[in-house]
Amino acid sequence: MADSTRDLVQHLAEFKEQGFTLFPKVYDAEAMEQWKRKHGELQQNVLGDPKHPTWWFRDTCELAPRVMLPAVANPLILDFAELVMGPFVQLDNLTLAAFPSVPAEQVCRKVSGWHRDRYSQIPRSSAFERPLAINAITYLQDLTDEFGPLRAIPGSHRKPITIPQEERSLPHPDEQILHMRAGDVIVIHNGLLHSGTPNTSGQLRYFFSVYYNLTWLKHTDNHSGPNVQQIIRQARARNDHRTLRLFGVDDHLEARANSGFMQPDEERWAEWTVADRKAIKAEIEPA
Ligand SMILES: O=C(O)CCC(=O)C(=O)O
Repeated sequence: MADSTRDLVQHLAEFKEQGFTLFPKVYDAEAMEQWKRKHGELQQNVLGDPKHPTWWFRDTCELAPRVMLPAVANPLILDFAELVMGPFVQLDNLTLAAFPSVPAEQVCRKVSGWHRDRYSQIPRSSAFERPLAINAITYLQDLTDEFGPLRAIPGSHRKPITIPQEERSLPHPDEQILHMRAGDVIVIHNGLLHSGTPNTSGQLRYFFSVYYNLTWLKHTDNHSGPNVQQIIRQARARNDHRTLRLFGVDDHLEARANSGFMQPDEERWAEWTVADRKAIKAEIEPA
């Protein structure tokens, strides 16, 4: 569960201001080892030329539901996501990737590539706007200089900053370099300019990204497979709307996305969140 409501409110203020907020030590070594092992297994299952392995996996909740669902449905991150986006949070994609190391002498660019994330746009004003999507990123190792820290331009989700092609792999004067620790989760607004840094550690650099968007958008991952459909059936049996929404089933969409908007959004969202919690059927105690 959330560390405390007050903490989440502080995270929200920070997120609105700088476009990201960091939740330290969300995942332990065991969870991260499982994900690394899973990456290796997925890689071995891919057909094709072993000299050109696949490093980037999507649809991972379908491919490995037991180890992935706890991260997708992490209550702390979802509580926060609902404060940011309202109770309209869907899994767009869960990406588990590994970036191979490159020899330091071959690295000609310090920055992997500045970008905003999927479903973004160049900010139109300096006001904070609810994002269409947020990215909850965890690295499965400490991001030392050798592993390649994350870079972000604080406030760029509220500024129409653009970067010319020839400068997209260069450090930016306003960048903040984030040496995240293994297991931390950073939640970023999809309008935030950010970039990775090339990995010269001699080891794999693991990247784990739970990308959420609003339930009325399309989703990148396929939620029609048997494992995700089973998660949906179980959530339906519990009347658990938050979990249903994660996989594209939003029974309240018509009422809530067409509510008339005559009351502050945050107030309305909080009421709906309480209603969703109350609607969950109590677990049946084993006899
Ligand atoms: O490599 C990283 O640290 C960031 C990757 C990233 O920003 C992305 O895939 O959107």
